[in-house]
Amino acid sequence: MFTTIQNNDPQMFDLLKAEEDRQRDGLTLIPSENHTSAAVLEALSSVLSDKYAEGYPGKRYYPGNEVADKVESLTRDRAKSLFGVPHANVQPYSGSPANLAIYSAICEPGETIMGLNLLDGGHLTHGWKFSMTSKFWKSIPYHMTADGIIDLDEVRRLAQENKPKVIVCGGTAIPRAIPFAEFAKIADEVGAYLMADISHIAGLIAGGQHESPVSHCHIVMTTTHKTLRGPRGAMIMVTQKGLDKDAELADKIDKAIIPGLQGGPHLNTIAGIGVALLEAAKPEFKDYAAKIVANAKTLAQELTTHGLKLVSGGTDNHLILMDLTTTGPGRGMFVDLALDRIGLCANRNTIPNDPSNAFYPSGLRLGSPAATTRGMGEAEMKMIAHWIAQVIEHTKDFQLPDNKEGRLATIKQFKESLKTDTWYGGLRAEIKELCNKFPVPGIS
Ligand code: DSN
Repeated sequence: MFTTIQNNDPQMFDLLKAEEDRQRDGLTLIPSENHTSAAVLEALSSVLSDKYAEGYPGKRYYPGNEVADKVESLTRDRAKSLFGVPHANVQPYSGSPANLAIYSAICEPGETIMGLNLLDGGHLTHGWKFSMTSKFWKSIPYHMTADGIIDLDEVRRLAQENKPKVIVCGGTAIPRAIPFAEFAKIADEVGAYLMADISHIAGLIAGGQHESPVSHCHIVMTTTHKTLRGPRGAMIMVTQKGLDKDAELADKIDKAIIPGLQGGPHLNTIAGIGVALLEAAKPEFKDYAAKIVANAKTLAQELTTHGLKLVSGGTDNHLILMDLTTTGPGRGMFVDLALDRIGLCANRNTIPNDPSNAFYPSGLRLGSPAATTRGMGEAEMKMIAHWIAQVIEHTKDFQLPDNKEGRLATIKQFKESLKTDTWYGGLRAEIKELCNKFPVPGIS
């Protein structure tokens, strides 16, 4: 691979190879990442990347789109069939513009949106105070309980008080099943649109491991690169319930994407999404989704056995949120950097009621989708839990000072220790050896 780049741009070639090495010799435990198939990567690097196709199939603003029309229609049809919806838009560049398009399709500026607070596991575009979504619209965030469960009593109270135009359910750090039916009851009581952001769990829904939101929600948005295992992109789907509420909803969504927010669609990505959707419709994908959940549960159980604390006590899906406060507040960064040093890539994250802050959060977010794609199972999950427990124990003397000077000095000292402490080398070698037994699909 990369032979032409190797000749034409050796500097870029070296970087691409270095990233392949990083992915092959280490393990992605970030729950929102995955490894696409070689077929998806081929679609991404196809000549469709060169074509402009503003508009929609059959109604483009550029000529030469006979093939593009077929590619986009095929991908749309696959999305509709896989998720059982009457309408799908496969053009959003990613989840953030997709969510913006949805709000602009159904809300006037200044109207109210309700989503899960970012620090409790929501997304920036669910109305976080520094996101444009809370500048253009009035944002009323809801929260998790201290046990890490969505506080539906609060959702109902806030919905009744604020009469939002749309309620968003879904997020980025929710280890438990999303109660779509309960959300639908609340949204229906106040006449709000219910929008499910299933970016994290789309592959689990397609694979039958999580309830589908389709009968409960009016609009469903998903990115395509997480558990769904496609390229980076997004889709907006309108359900029959959505069309029953507003017969023009699909048209409004399409117009919000173009001309509202985007220009030419990325046809190579759309082709890649189509390839991934075909893969996700196969029986093997059901097995894959089941293994993602089984692996996450094993990993969660083993971490607990090692005496570690998990938000909500475990997981129903692909994601685990560790509460590191048992070794001190604000320790997420130390653990994430130390794990990266040994080749395990998991990310620091806030936990509900975090005693620290978003820059120095007290949690660690872990996920099983990428490891499961590589074929890892129960035995490997147990090894991973053991390594994580060792790293948490080894780094526990590094505590986050309250003052800025102290913090910077401690972080500097910690980063230095990652280079000089020979203890990490042994674990790094063990992890590389394990990873090399489980190839990454797109890396030959
Ligand atoms: N940033 C993504 C995640 O990691 O969950 C969500 O967009």
